[in-house]
Amino acid sequence: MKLSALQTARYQYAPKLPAILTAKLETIAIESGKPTQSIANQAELKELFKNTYGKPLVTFGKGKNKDVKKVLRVGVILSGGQAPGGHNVIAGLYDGLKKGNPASKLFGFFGGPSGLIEGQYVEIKDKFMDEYRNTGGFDIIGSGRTKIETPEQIASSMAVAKKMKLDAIVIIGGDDSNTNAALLAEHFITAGMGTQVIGVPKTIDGDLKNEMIETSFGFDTACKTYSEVIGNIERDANSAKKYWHFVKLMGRSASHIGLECALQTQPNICLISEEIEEKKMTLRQITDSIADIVAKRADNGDNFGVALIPEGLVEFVPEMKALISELNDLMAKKADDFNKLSGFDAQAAWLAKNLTKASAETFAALPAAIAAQFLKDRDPHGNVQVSLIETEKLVSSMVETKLKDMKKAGTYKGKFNALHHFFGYEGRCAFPSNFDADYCYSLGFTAFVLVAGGLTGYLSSVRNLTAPAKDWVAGGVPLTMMMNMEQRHGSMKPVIRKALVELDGKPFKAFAKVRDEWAVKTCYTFPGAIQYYGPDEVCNQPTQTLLLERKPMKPGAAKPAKAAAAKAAKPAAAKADKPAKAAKPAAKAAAPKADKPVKASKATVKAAAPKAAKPVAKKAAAKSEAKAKK
Ligand code: FBP
Repeated sequence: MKLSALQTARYQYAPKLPAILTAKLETIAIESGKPTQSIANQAELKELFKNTYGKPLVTFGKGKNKDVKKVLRVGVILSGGQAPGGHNVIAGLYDGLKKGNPASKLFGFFGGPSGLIEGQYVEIKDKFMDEYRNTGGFDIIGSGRTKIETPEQIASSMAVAKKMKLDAIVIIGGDDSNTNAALLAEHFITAGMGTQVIGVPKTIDGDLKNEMIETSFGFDTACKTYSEVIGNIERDANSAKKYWHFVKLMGRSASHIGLECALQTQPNICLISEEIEEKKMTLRQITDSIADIVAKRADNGDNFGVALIPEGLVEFVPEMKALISELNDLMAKKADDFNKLSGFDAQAAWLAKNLTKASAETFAALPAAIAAQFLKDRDPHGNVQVSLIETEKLVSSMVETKLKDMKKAGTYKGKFNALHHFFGYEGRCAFPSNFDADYCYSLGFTAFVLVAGGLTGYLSSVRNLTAPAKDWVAGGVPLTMMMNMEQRHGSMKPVIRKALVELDGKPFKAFAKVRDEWAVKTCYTFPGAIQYYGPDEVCNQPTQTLLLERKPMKPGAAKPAKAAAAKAAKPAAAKADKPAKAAKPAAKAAAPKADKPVKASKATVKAAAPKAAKPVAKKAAAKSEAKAKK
């Protein structure tokens, strides 16, 4: 494989670890708090997770650990969509295992959970691991979206784990994959097997977070990658002054990515699906409000702008949600009739008769090219694939229609030329930012300590992320603590609750305060490309979302694990039916000023600059520790 200069340089990077994880392994004690509760449906979940429900939160502190030298056999799975930093989770886990005992083994299952079901794996060894340190992607072993759900899938997973004599399986995934991890942990105990299951919080979407998980990995790098390009587009828009850019941003349901990119780039418009749902805004109201901004800017002579549209928007607009749900039902019940129809016109005529009046009208009002997308690409369950709908085009074409009406009425005199973009896959495999490289390595190392400590049904947790890495707090959160019961495919299922954008949270409030000014004036900020080498302010900043949501803990605040556990369990138990609040009083976000380069002393720059490319580092972990000790 031909290596780029950056790839060669990144092999030399020694990820930063929380100070506790750089200590001698035998001195890392696992401290337990009080029993925990699920965020809702405690009785049902207790019944479903007889062995793993209600375990305590754990944190690592100075003390004695007699288990870390054990020889262990561990399997690792990358599950779901790619997220920058996955390779470093594996590297942290690998280095921890080998440091504990060089005879320990790590096996990577190919292609996601199906690798475990089918027994397809590879043993990860030094040279293989070194080729992937600090790189983006999940290509080390591949990923997949198969779920270990059916009795057959569970039975074959158990048979493979038994045959491989696995002490533990580490599942790197989002809310769904970690729900599966919780179930698997329970199944292993019920079957009398000793195989432990530990999860790691992954997803660029940023929707796997709560009181104890400050962010999922990959969100930082993905948002910075999209923000770089949005900033470039803003500058292009402001240079040519002739286009409106409509940018759809990945993130499936939640609008965390859109919100973070808006905070980083200050566009004219950023729609937040959660707000649209809360205000029950119709598609027409959304497009009217955008047309209004376009007209106001045109009055100032600015016939250009940038609008960010979250991927999941249509599912949050009430009439579209109803339409999608009816379409899914119809296709399930009358699939044969529908499949006999040839061509869009015939399908539209059939739908006009079979949908309710309200949904038929919604469907008829859609631009034909977009309406056709609702009927074309369906998932394996026959559902509309919302992520494939070109929402950015839907919104801009409806805005264009509205502007034409306004022109006729004499309320708009500008020019409107729209360009469209979709940013998603571009950011999922970027070289992890220093933040994600450090965070992921720490999550992997933490997963090793949890495995060595004999824990199961836990999610690896590294907190205090707005503080320097040495002050990060490592430990584990019981998976059942994050769960509730939800309706899935017609029945109630235990699931980890998704964290959507909170309208009373600091990030949304910070955005809502300034968006009217950003809409009409041109206040763009240009974050530029992710920097890996240079001063702290340029290379080691977390996301604006994290800076707004979390301020660094006071020294020792995370220490008494017992108090922490009690505190975390309380609000969850009290507010049984409300999402657990992620946001804590925030630090005043130090948003970098738009066009001013950060001044760094020469010494800082020199110290952080990459050394001339050397051959691949053999023991990045050893270096990491040495560096952290300094
Ligand atoms: P995960 O939830 O598995 O992390 O995936 C997130 C995501 O990147 C979404 O933002 C996006 O909608 C989806 O994956 C795309 O899925 P696919 O890679 O299967 O096209």
